Amino acid sequence: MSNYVERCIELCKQKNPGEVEFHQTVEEVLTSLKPVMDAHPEYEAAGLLERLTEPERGITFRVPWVDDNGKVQVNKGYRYEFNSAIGPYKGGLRFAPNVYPGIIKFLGFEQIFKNSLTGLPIGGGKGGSDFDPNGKSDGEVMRFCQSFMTELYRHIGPHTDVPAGDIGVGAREVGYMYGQYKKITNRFEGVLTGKGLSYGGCKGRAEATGFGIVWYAEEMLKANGEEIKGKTVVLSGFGNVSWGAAWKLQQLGAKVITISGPDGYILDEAGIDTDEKIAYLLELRGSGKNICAPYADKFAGSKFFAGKKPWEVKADLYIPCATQNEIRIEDAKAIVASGAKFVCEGSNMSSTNEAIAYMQDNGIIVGPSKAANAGGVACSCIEMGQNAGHTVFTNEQVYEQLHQIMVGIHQACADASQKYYGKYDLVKGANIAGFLKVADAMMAQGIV
Ligand code: 2IT
Repeated sequence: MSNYVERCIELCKQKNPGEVEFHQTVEEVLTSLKPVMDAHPEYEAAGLLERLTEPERGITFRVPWVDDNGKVQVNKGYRYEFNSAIGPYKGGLRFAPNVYPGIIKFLGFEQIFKNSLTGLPIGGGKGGSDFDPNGKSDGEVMRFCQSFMTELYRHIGPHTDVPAGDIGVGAREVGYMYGQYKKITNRFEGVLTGKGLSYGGCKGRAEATGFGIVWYAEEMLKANGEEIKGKTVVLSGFGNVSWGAAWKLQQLGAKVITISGPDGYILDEAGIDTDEKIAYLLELRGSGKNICAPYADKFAGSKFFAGKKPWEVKADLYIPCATQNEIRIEDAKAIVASGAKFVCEGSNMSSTNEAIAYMQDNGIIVGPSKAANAGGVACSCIEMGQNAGHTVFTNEQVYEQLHQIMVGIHQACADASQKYYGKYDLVKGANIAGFLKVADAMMAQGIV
């Protein structure tokens, strides 16, 4: 057996020193591709993995802005345009203080396979800044977004690169960036997704990621003879993704008992399953404080556990929706000990590689984020289609397409793992199914 995969992992580590999150995803994805490389020696001859792990283009730029005290602030801006073999670069922008190239590259690399899995014509990219919108005024956020777009606009376009939101970038930020793009270019076009409904946004986009995760989880459960209805669910996070997931879980008759933030987690044994409680998640996020503790003051009977993660709570299904590596080995052990059978990742790269291996070795079915959370970007692509066609779909039309896409992704993951590993392993299957389409396109397009 060739050691092509090992050599490429090593090369990527050497070329991107210190970028541990990027190393983590490359190691995880490439390792699972070994049987594919054995079956297709032509990929090695074409330097496919060396090319795949090197972004086609990376842009870093200065983002200067003036705060409310008149002081000049300077942040770093990034856009890594990773792979355009199957479509224009597509992926979100993350504004968070821990953003550095290792984070954006991990997200961009994951996005290649995720976008491929949707079956839609979108390549992979990701961007962002070390700017923290929490605690900033609307005016500060607007000035930052305008400055960010004043550089980014020259690199993007509806057929080139189409950014969207991610952590720290929601409707408000997308709106300010879109306004600045339009002012500079004088073009009203689908250059960003996640826009407001009054100016080209797509119905259902806000909840698409969360809905998609639950539809994916539903398929995982069905494939293993179970159903969502009646299940107890531990969710983490309290942002857009958790909100959408909680809403769909409520509709399907599951009981969500936790949410979490950087400050700790909330346990609400009565269930976070009333319209009021679910809507309150949006209010909490909108407060700009990035804490979930106020939930316990608002809803009697719920408890706040400071500084802790919710994985210590027993449940049937765990859905991490906060951020990367939120499930570490000690968390994986707690989840296994709870007797649960299912973990469906909502946040990008929710689990460390060690945690995934431990959970799988102990019989847990893991739905990997690049498959399970693909509903967000799939809906973004539906938004691009509406913008290009100067049309608008109804909520029902969007939900119907999204649901079918999530069912299709689960099937593609199951089929690919069956073909190359002879078993039901959605983690490996997602990597393989996502990879094969991109590989085919790259082979067809020559050494570029
Ligand atoms: O991680 C993701 O897929 C996103 N943040 C959404 C990307 C998009 O272009 O809608």
